[in-house]
Amino acid sequence: MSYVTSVLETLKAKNPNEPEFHQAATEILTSLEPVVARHPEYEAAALLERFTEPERVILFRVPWVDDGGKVHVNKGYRVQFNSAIGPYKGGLRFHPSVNLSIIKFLGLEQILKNSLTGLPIGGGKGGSDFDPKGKSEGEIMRFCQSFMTELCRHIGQDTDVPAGDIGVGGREIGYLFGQYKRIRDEHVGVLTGRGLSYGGSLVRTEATGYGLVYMVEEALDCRGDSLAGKTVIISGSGNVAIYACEKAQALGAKVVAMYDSNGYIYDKAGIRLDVIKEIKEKERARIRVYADRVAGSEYHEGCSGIWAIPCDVALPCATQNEVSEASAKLLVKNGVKVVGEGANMPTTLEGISVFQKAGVVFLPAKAANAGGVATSALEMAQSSGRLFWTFEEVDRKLKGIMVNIYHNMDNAAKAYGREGDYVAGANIAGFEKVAAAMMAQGIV
Ligand code: NDP
Ligand code: 2IT
Repeated sequence: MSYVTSVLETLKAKNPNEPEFHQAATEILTSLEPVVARHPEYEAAALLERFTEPERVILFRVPWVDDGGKVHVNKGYRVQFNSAIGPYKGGLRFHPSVNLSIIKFLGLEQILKNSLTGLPIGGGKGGSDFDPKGKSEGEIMRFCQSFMTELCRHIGQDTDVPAGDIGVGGREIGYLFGQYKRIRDEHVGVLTGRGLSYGGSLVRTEATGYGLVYMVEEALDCRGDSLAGKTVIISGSGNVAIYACEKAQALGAKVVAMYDSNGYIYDKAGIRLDVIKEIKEKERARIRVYADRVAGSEYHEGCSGIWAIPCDVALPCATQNEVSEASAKLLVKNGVKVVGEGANMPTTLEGISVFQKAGVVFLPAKAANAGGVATSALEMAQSSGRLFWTFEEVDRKLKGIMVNIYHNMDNAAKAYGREGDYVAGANIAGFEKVAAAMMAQGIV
């Protein structure tokens, strides 16, 4: 049995009932086979066993009181996965589906994503099974305060720097930061995605979506093509989806469909992003109202139908495993050329294989959505330097980072005889730096 196979089998046996964690570990470790074959010293140092075991897992109780006086208890998580190349860094997700398996898969992905940015950030992730939908402002604030009352003792600007993810945006970061500062009495860059009036960075809001589209454009450019005139579908209608849509449209693409967890809209004339922003950013309403406001558009109940819409470029930007094998086959049948993952692990292992066998340019999440965390690292740099860069300066750095990641993963794939396999390329390029840092730091 190979070293990789034996590590994976042990991981599954020691961490039962964690299917998402098994899925991410399988994808990553399988593509590292040729790397460990070149480095027998890794096995002797139990490098993969240490790489897949979080340095620390924090589980805590989050009690809060709703507007009616009823007491609720949620679970809080922070997985501090790997600090070899920098302080733990990664988002917080508030969604009823959150469990340890999901936070661990996200944390494992984050280690390699953060390494790919070229910036000094380790990997972590956290969150809660709290459901923000339908909660009042006061309930959201009290929940965030209770969550931070415990979390604040485990994080710090040089230790662990959380940020947003599903269900955690600018509003929640504000409440979390306010409570951290109140308890610890430190106005520091302990969270990223902060508002511009209290230490945030320009472009952080747009960064994940813009970064995704910068990478798609670079991949097309390297093939003598561009986004101009392309038909695009984007799943989700949250932070990542909205700014992916904005940049794709700015580069001349036509975005024809988006969704939320209830259903999708199809607008063959091209999505009106001002209407989406009004519905999602201002009103926090359901996407179905788009069809009431924009003549000629359609709303369809349920999500998976979106993948049956013919497109040149598909950008899954909602959640894990939203693109199944069957959806991937439909996209291929309808002629998709590029798939760029804005969400984390949105494509199943079977779906990835469908895209790769069909010769679709498949840009995996840990590379394609790294623009968000990269800009978080730029926010950390500005915080510690007491600086504030212009929009143009941050945007230029973000674009440079995305182009660089694309070429690093492309080169890594070529170096291991896997040209065009960006799943392998991203895993290998991300892992090489983390592995070198772990080997240099001894058995820790
Ligand atoms: P938001 O909370 O802003 O938006 C999430 C969107 O996805 C919403 O439209 C939501 O619909 C939809 N969604 C969530 N869960 C499901 C589900 N189970 N089924 C169908 N739709 C769903 O989150 P973000 O835009 O920040 O995050 C989206 C993805 O991007 C996540 O995978 C996240 O991990 C990843 N990501 C985010 C980064 C960031 O900087 N924010 C950085 C890198 C990756 P509804 O409102 O109905 O729930
Ligand atoms: O998945 C991710 O990379 C994020 N949610 C962003 C993390 C961050 O620290 O900005």
